[in-house]
Amino acid sequence: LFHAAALPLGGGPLYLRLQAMIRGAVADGRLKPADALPPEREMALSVGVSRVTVRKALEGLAAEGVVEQRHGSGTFVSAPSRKVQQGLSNLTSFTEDMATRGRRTTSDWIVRRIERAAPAEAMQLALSPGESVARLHRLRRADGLAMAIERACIPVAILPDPAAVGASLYDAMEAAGHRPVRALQRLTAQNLGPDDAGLLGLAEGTAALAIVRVSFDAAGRPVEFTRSLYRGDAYDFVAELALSE
Ligand code: 16G
Repeated sequence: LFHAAALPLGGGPLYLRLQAMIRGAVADGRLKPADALPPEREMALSVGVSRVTVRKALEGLAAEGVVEQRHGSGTFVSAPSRKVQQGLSNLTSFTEDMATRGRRTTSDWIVRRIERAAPAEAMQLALSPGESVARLHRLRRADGLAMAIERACIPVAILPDPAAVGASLYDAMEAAGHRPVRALQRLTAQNLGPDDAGLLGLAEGTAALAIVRVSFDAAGRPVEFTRSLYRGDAYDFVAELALSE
């Protein structure tokens, strides 16, 4: 694997070509997670580049997370990331998001009852003072691992019986004829308080992504106001950007 002929052809700085070679070997399985890379000096000799080049290449790969450098013991191929890559422009449910990744959703119910809407909730859902909402708080898991706490609030006119919600809230809303078709979502950073951290199995103060979603049905009616806390270490939100006109 580590010899001069393995370096991809073409121009560009040597350290970038060395990085491409190592990335390629990780991608096609010639290098596997936890495999040790040869010591710097050995790699420099066998590939025919300087040690400075090797060091620069490895530092870059470590910053990308492809390899890990452990002090005194060398450089190792990293375990593949377990982060969920999530687009920011598709209106999908947690259950759908996990299913497309081959992961199974389970949820622990924290709260499931009908209550008067709080003023902020009434405002988001365009309810009159005193109207009620179904309050659904769940710990969402993927393959058993706690990923997020979701606190949803749905007008009772849309969801009269919270006990009827099974595995998926969006399925229940669809069955009631109010599948969200449009949503506004806001994402901010938040440090977890003791209770939320405990639910997610993380230390108090750990960074999480606080996501607020207000969604609307086909008639343009607000049907969901959900405040969620997603594990910061399990999500990688990705959006495609285009130059605006
Ligand atoms: C997503 C939504 C959440 C929605 C849930 C329904 C975010 C931040 N939140 O997790 O607002 O209530 O899906 O999922 O994406 P379900 O149909 O699996 O219950």
